[in-house]
Amino acid sequence: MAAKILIIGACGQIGTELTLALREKHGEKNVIASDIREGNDDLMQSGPFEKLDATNYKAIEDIVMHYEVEEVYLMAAMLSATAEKFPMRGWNLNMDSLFNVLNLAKDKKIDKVFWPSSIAVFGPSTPKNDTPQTTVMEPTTVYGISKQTGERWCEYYHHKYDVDVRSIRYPGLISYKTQPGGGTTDYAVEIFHEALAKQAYTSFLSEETALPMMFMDDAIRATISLMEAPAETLSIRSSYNLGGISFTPKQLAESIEAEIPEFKIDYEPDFRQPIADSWPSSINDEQAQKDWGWQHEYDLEKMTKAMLDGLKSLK
Ligand code: AKB
Repeated sequence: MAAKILIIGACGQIGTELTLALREKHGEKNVIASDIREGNDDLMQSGPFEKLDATNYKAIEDIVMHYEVEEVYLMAAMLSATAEKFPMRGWNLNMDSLFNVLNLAKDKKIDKVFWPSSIAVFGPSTPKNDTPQTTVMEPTTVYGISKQTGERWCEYYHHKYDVDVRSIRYPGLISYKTQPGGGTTDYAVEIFHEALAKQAYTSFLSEETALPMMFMDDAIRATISLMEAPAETLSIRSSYNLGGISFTPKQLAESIEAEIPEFKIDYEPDFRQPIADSWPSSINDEQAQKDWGWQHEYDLEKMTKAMLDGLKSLK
């Protein structure tokens, strides 16, 4: 029988695509979407939806009991740029929601948890290129501190209470179906919308800022593969490094220019520049390859084409 799954934060950038992919795999009625706000038509019309505040333990527990949920994907979070503006709100949302779900698993009310971490767990003292799985981690953003702390708690709950929690350090995620909100890597999505609408884009990161990125299809595939991997193959219960593509705004603009020759970019770095400067440029994901067979499929060129074709198809 298919597992009953609850996605918390289902209407966000990752949550929307993850919900649709899981509904396709497990059957629509087995995947319950939940969020504090409603999502797009595809999501709302394709299966059950519950309005849910991720910081409310009792409300999550009620849904878990009502639907006999076995697996929870906790995708609700305040991202890096927004959390710098609202530090305590960011911290409270990111930590309270995680404890709610970990405690449900500790009390055996659910069997399995997915929780997203981020490249934001790294900081300026981390080796910048090919950043290893295990290394110096001194994050300088509220979001990064919350994700690093969350990783420690995930590992703790696994060892101490035998909680089956699995996690990925997502790089910047690029998708045409849903927009990100409040992240430092958001430029890499905005640029495609503006390239098609205006053939021009002003980047809020400088031209040489290289960051790890990934096309959403790869990220969804990674998430589902990790959740399906046999527990005994997983050596990491904090969070797995996940590499994808690494590029600068200039390289991304060149790749778009190959498809839209009149496209122009200029640069006006803002408060997000120091956040980006504190993060790695590229990530080593050998451990994910070894433990659960991870391989990304989209390079810069393939991702650019998929983004432009995808956005055009939505018009
Ligand atoms: C952000 O920019 O905050 C996120 C992330 C890298 O976790 N996309």
